[in-house]
Amino acid sequence: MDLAELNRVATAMVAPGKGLLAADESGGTIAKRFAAIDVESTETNRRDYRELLFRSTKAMHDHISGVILFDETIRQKAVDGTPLVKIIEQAGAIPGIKVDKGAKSLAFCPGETITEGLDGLRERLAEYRELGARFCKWRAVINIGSGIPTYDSISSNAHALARYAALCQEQGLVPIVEPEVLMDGDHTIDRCDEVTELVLKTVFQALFTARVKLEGMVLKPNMIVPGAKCATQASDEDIAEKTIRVLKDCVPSAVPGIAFLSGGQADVEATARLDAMNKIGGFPWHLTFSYGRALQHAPQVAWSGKPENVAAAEAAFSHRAEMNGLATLGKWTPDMESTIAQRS
Ligand code: 5MM
Repeated sequence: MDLAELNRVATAMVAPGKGLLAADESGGTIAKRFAAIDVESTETNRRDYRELLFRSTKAMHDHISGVILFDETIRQKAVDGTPLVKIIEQAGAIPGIKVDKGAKSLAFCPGETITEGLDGLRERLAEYRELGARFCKWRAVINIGSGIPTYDSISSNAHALARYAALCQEQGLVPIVEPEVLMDGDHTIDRCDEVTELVLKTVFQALFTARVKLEGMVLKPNMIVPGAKCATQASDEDIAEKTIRVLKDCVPSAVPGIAFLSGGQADVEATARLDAMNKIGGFPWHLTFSYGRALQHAPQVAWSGKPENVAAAEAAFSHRAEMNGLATLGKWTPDMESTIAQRS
């Protein structure tokens, strides 16, 4: 393991003004996203859609530091035969890969999951490195509800994340460590705060035990938000302040950067909250985005599976990427949503 190289890649992933595109939807998830825009989830349609994103020169070159791919995509070629990984590299972005095999029911813990995929992981990582990946992602899912999360779910998922992260570093790949506390449900922002703090502390304890080098990883957490069905919602400033407080309490300063997931927040909300955190400042890590839905919803709707809509979809993607790039610098304002869109 070359720690200096891992740190170089991790630092590039969270470079100021840039962030990550999470395009690693598994088969079921991409089918759901395509169904919403009335597009059939065939291998060709998935390729055409993702090629469109990766060829969006302005977004990719100026605002996207890296792309998280799914197994199918890292092996796919564009219409002209160029591997999609090459297109990402030519845009100056780093290819990455989701390596978990999904969240499965956790025995004796109804309503909770454990993320699987450790068996054979060392060999799969070596292959992904050959295919061009320089970083990986593993997502653990923590549910809030009546009597949950249990400590079994938190500690089992933390343990799996740590074993995954250690294997990645051993193979020369930067691990994105993603413990996602879901925003599904009617819980308050304080409950999300309390659960996220326990989850992050447990994850960092497990990473320490597994001898993971913090300088060579990126954390991908949720923001501290109320449940989507909670009667009392919170301001962007409140969310930003609470999220920074929890992160300062839990995340050592050796971690180069934190790239948030959007988790079901509306796209402009996810931008506004990232911007609010960066306006507060005063923390040791770079705070950026690793958004799936919040970057892709607009281009998906604009594209809707029609070749004649490719330019509009590229423009929609570039706009969201630019808005989030500005948010990583604390330089976004709501009026830019319309003024910059018109300019483009
Ligand atoms: C892109 O979405 C990923 C999808 O994963 P599955 O198909 O395995 O469920 C997901 O892991 C994603 O990377 C993160 O949750 C961030 O995406 P959002 O949409 O929450 O920003």
